[in-house]
Amino acid sequence: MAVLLSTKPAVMEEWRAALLALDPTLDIRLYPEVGAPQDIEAAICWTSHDLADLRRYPRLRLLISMGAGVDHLLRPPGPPPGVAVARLKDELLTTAMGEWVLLNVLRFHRQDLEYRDQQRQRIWRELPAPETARRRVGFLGLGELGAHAAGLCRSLGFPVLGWTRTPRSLPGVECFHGPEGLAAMLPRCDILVCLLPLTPQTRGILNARTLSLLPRGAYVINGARGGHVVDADLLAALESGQVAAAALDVFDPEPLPPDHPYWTHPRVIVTPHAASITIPRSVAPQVVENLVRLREGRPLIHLVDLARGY
Ligand code: OXD
Repeated sequence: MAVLLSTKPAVMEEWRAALLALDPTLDIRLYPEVGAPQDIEAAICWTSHDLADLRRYPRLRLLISMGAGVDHLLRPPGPPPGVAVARLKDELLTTAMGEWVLLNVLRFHRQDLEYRDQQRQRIWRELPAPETARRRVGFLGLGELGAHAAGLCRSLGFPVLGWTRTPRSLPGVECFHGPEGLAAMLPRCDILVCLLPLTPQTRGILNARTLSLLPRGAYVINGARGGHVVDADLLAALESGQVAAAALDVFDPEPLPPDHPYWTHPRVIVTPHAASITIPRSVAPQVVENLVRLREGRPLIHLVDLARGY
């Protein structure tokens, strides 16, 4: 069984080595050197892979994302019919995202942007003392990543709220769901964190209407996908002071174009899709597990519900 591997050239070899370390019999073909298309039965792909190319492999049965997200594999034209899609669930990915969220929640909560600004101007001035128990942190998405980050905020004493598409309950988190739930939660979020999967339903969820429902001067943190944000609406909300600042790790498109206003905006923190980077050595066991299951005709793990989109 041959496996196609397609990702950034810089990490291709690291991926191959991590997989071969667990199963030296794997026949891994580094895209675009795929050999005979009919050999390929599984493909491990990151965002740049052209989905039309996947139609060249008549025996392809499994497509594995190289991250927690799978939107890059479901965008039109989607995976070839009959091909299963699996995502990664990895403790290191979850931990890293939790750290990035916490970094930015604390940055905003502790007025770090303001103090950096004061330092640049040599201004010695105390700002009003921040109170953890009064800073409400709302999460859009309580999946693997959202639930973990929400728990971290909770453990520090922030009141935590969470919104999901369908009802969900999580200890210590005030949960909301559906469109009415979203409208009810947003006015109560001093800091809003987006960790949703990107689907047709969640695309553009951070827009003029939803941002206007936040309390004035709220903060926005997006570690999910750039497609969740309507950039012009967020920039307008920053301009008007409706949103006090934003931390953004993801953009549409990526890389963020050099002339994009986010780069130089004094109230926007930009990181280059680096909040939670997949470490091949850490995820290789579950990838190999799925390849072995595929070979043996056993049920696959971490499968994505294609109709739901995550
Ligand atoms: C992921 C990501 O999907 O890094 O894991 O964005």
